[in-house]
Amino acid sequence: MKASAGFSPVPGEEPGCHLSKKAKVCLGILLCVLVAGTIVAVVVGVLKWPRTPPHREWNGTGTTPHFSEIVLGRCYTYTQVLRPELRLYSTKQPEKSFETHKDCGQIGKAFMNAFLSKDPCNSSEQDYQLLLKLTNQTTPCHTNVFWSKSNQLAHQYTRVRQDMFTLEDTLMGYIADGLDWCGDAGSSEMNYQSCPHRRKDCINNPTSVFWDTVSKRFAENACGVVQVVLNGSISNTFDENSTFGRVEIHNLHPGKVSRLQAWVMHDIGGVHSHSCSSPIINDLKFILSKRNISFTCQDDYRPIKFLQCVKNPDHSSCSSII
Ligand code: N1C
Repeated sequence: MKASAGFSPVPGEEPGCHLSKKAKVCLGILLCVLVAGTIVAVVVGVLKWPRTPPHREWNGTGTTPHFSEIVLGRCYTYTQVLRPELRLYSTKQPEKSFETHKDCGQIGKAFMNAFLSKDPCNSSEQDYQLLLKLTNQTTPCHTNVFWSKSNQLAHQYTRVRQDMFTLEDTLMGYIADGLDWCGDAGSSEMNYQSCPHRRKDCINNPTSVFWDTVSKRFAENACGVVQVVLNGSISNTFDENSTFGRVEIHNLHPGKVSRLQAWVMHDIGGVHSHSCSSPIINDLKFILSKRNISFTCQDDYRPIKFLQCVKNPDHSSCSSII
């Protein structure tokens, strides 16, 4: 057989590539350096990788999934679709306040900045000041509707009476209604796992402080005759510890609010725990009299009773009201 040029196998050895001893040592060193380098790079990488510490665990529901998208979406829905006639107050360019879409970006950011990277048990009114400023909204006098333990019914009422406003019928209340949110001091992320529970963890959590802050502002801005829908079918028809009893009635301005009109509503077929003549309602009247605000009360206000009857048309108490 004819050997190819420059290649002459040593008898008894397999044909292949032969390296000198020196080259083998060099290759070995090179390999060692490469392996060591890779190990060092991996270790440094693991140590330096920005790790988010695990969030603290609380007893309340975690941040609502897609919180920031919901906030932005609701803001645009409110300002562009639901109430385009209510111009939002823009501090920088009042003449351009019709450009509400710009405000939604700022409102979304201000909302997140109010609680992200902060201790969720140390939330304060101050945290929400920019958000409040950006969502400033005036409602006409005689249109404010407060409620306590009557969430659904009060909103059914203002849904039909489009000229009336609960807090959830204003931009800020509309955006936040039914959502949960909180962050953590050691992280810039939202805590989707859990948030502090008002009773079990701490009072000064982001949502409780938020509702107290916006409820206070809603009451401060109220004027004329204001209304409150109360639930007469529960034991605490008026509760001094509720947002209404603890925050709102104490922040109505006597010079602006002439009267509080209470509607004590009873569930169709439900118990009549309290009515306008109950001592518990007198407690409310007394607090208001000390604040120079007059008070009137009516049981089962017909326009709201109609709404209850739409859902219970066959109930005996509904046959007599029409
Ligand atoms: O504690 P409440 O009622 O008396 O609060 C109701 C009262 C209303 O007049 C509103 O203006 O306070 C305002 N308000 C809200 O608008 C609101 N939307 C959602 C207060 N709380 C609000 N929430 C949530 O419901 C919030 O989580 C809070 O703790 C409850 C209060 O409801 P409630 O006890 O029936």
